[in-house]
Amino acid sequence: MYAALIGSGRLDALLAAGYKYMFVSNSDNLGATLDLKILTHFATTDASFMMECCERTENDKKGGHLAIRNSDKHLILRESAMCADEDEPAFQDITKHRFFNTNNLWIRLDKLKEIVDKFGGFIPLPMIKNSKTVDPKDDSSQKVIQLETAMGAAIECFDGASAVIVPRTRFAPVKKCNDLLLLRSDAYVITEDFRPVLNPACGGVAPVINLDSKKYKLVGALEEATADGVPSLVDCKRLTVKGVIRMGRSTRFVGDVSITNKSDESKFVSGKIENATLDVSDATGLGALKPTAVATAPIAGQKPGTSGLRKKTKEFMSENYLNNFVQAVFDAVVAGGTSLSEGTLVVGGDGRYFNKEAIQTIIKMGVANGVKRFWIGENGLLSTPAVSATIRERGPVWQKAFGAFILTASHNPGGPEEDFGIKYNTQNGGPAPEYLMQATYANTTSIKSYKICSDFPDIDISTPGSTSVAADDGSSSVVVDVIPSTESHVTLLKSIFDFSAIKSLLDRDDFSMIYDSMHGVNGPFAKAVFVDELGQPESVLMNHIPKDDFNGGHADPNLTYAKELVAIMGLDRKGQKIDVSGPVPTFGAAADGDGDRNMILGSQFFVTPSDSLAVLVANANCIPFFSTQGGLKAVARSMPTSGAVDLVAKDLNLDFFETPTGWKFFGNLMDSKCIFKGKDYTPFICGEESFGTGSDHVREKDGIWAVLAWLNVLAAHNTDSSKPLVTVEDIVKAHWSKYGRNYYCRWDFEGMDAAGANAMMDKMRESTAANTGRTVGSYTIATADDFKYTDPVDGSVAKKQGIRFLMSDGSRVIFRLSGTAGSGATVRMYIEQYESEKLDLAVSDALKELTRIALDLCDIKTFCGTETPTVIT
Ligand code: VG1
Ligand code: CO
Repeated sequence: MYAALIGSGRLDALLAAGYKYMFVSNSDNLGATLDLKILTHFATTDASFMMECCERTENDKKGGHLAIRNSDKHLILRESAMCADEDEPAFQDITKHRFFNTNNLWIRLDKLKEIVDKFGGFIPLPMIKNSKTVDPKDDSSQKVIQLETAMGAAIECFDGASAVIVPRTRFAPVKKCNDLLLLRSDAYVITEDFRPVLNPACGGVAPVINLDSKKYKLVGALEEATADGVPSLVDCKRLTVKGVIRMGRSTRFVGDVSITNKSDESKFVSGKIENATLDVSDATGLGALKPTAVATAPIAGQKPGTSGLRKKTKEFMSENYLNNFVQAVFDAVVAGGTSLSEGTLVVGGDGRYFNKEAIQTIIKMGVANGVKRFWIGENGLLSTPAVSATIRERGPVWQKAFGAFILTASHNPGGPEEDFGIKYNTQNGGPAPEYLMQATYANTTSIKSYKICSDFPDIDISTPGSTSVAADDGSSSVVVDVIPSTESHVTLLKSIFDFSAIKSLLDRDDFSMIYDSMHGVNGPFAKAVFVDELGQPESVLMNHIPKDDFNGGHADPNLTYAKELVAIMGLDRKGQKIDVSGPVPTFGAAADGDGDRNMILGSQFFVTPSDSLAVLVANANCIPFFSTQGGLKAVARSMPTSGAVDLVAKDLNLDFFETPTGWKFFGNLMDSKCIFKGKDYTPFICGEESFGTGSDHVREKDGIWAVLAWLNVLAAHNTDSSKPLVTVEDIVKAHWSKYGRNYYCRWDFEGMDAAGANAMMDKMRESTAANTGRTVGSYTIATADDFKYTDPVDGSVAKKQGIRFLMSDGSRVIFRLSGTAGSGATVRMYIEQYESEKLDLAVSDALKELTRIALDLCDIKTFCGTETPTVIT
């Protein structure tokens, strides 16, 4: 503290500002408030330094104490680490050394400055030597010596230092689990001015708590012991625990109690226990709820990407792979302040291979980590937006979900030879923020064991219902609810859109639609909405039965992979019209594996996701959710998404944001008011070029929402059924003629060598300055940079989010590496050119020159050996 005060210049600054007295205390001392009576005493006695001391009791015999040095009669502080072994009994004699230091210190800043100046810039403090281990949680780790100085020891440097005896209420430190248990119990009460003080019923003497120091060294152990509640200690004199026990709200210790548990399973101690010595070694244990810690070791490469952790299924199925990651998430979530035993954990996935087994593992690990209630999607199925809706909408307040595991690799293929994935969403329904994923990753690199209840029964997740599993000792129980997958989400969608207007549109003779769920999780949702709610025949559904390998397909809703639908809609993989023999549906849509993406097609017409976003923003008032809330307030797009929406935002005077790729960045903007207490940006629409669109109704992109949004917009443009149908193409073309057209495409180079792809990115990153101002073909590079985003809501900074070449005419070329590839590297190249007049060009023609320039700027041919993309969208 002194070094910081001096070194930072703060001491001089305080003196210059006229400060004379300083009060400091340990941050863990909850009794250390700024007491004006003590300050008055300090000021009137004119002491240079004053230490608050308490009378030592047996509880503090090991701590340091105050003494007088014979040589100069200065007060000095003696810490136990300074005491020779042979002097220990005398040192701990509380009748001889009656006072100990609370470390509540009052310091005259001018006197401190005098000492600092006298010693040439520092204050000479005695050194304390402590034996520790490098990892304090691990006794077997490298032994080290920790050198420290105590701030109270400065008392010996001050002429005219004094001490004052204060009541125990001034000293409520939380150093050991013993203290914390006491503080959390009814032996302490909170005063009206929010100070924790010893309960008067204790008669001025705190109960002496003696938990097994080996078992209760870390707070986590105490949390586990009191997961079912904190016991009553107000009538306790002394509690001694050997071994591990668990206590609950009903547990009451009275008088002198001593408990021993020699078994290695923690035993539950309940009810009133008065002046007793108990041996609970043979008591009934938790049974099915008994957790075991399974030893494991870090597995490399568990770093979450744009949207969770995605790897080959085989890798996920290898020993401990899933377990390590799940434990790392639980630990990060708990460290972030979430209690796993309050509320509910949602688990569901896109139905891919290994989904069901992973769910059973997560339940067993969840129970071992303290989760008391689970909501599991029927058959393990929950789309990504449905998880978000379930977290936000489902259940009474006391059951509200605190988070969710979503088992998905989204649009990546599934099956034993393909990809699996897992991501964690938090209480707001959105993807875990960056810091939580970083903490998770850090945990995966140091994990030593994971917790699991191996005896917890497998849950039948094939039908909705509730299973309750109780501990044998009656201490607690766990409820697993299998919930109807579509319930929360479909209810929410019905509150957003005008379903009856949509139904009238769908029922028109000149309207027909088809919705391709690509054998992903969207099928049951599409059925619930279009067949059950909107009364359409099942023939509007395509590939709506979820399959664990998506029927061998690539459940990515774009012109390349949704080729069956694209052909039905009369288009080729470039989005150009093809010759068709029969009638073409008026509206077509597709979803990805986890139901958060959408592709929108009109009859022989492809709507780029960037245009779709712009059109929905321009027409938001057709949708009750927005119109009834007074209209849209703000919009956002990811950086590589085209600027089409920017023009609408400007026109409609909406707040506008450009974020890095991935949905997690939108969440903060949507929560700016309700969580961060800032400006309100809702109602809010956002989207990405990668076929993701959504609003603040959930905190994920939402495929079926986008489809309904388009239908609602179409319905609003077709209120008179006697008039010819206004089509998707009509709406988009009218939009272009008003705003101009942002020609856009993305080239993906999948399966590239990671080293080559990284070298290519590095090269462009190094050359940003050199490239700025350069002329390339008929373009001038106005700015070349690496996109960096400062979150306007929480101030966090995301760097290296993509290399941008911003041309002077507003055209853009962007490069980034995918953060969702299960293996290898995927290079994404995004090309955009704005035209205000020429609205009917073929995309490839409009972007021809810029595409060539882009390939030259990155020189992918040299770095990755090819110029031919695997997918163009
Ligand atoms: C891709 C898309 C990105 C999207 C992400 C998750 O990420 O480009 O826009 O948010 O997938 O979508 P990347 O890092 O591979 O470019 V999903 O539907 O796969 O969860
Ligand atoms: Co997805």
